[in-house]
Amino acid sequence: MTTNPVRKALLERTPTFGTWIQLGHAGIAEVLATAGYDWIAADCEHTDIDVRGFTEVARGMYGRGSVPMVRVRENDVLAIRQMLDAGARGVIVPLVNSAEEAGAAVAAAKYPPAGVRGFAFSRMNDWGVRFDEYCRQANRDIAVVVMIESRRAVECIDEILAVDGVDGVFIGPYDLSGSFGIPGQTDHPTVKTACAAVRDACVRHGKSAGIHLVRPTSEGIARTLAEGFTFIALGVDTVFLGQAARAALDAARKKSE
Ligand code: 3PY
Ligand code: MG
Repeated sequence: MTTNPVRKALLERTPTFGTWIQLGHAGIAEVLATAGYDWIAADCEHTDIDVRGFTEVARGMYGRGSVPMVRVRENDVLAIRQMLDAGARGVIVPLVNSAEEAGAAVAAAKYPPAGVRGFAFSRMNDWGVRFDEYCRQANRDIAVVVMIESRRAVECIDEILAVDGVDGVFIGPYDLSGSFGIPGQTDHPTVKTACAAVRDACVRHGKSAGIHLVRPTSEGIARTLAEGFTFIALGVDTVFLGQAARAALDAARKKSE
């Protein structure tokens, strides 16, 4: 069985709460991991976080309990392989629009014969010291989550979820709204209907549905859980920092008026 608690939760459809890193600094990972998130994903799709940056982030999480995950730059064999070698125990693959693309993401994350991941000494096997043990366990441990972010992906959600090795899906509400021509309107009924269709398909396939609550509120979290989403990203480091910084300054300005 898997030793990755996030993969286990994905397969059992039990809730986990993660968060999102856009600033590729080990200190950010230390702060967020210390806060107790189940998993933390570094976003390499929309930021300057590269392999070295992700390595730092993973080091910041080390020993603090959060499972290091990565939203890879793109659905690409090398982009996935390098992040797994650097310390990711799960990949979140953006813009997956078909079963074929989902299969490619799974193959990139798994060692042969299940996939095409290359073998090497790396940080993940303690530079070869735990090579055999890591190679034996990795295919069971690496979580693969594909992102549903387009109308096209919603239309073929059943085929995507039928792909062996897809442990769950993660809705990108912003891209999804954009694909319907209503960018940013993540609460629009069209987007909500699409999200519900994805969630229902996950229930049918016994896989986890995930979503990013970029600005989480307690009502939003309660609603998301009640809707049946279990793989939930709360916030973003930059949003947390900005909100807290503005709130303190606003309070100070008001007091000094
Ligand atoms: C989106 O909303 O498109 C995202 O990728 C959020 O993570
Ligand atoms: Mg997106």
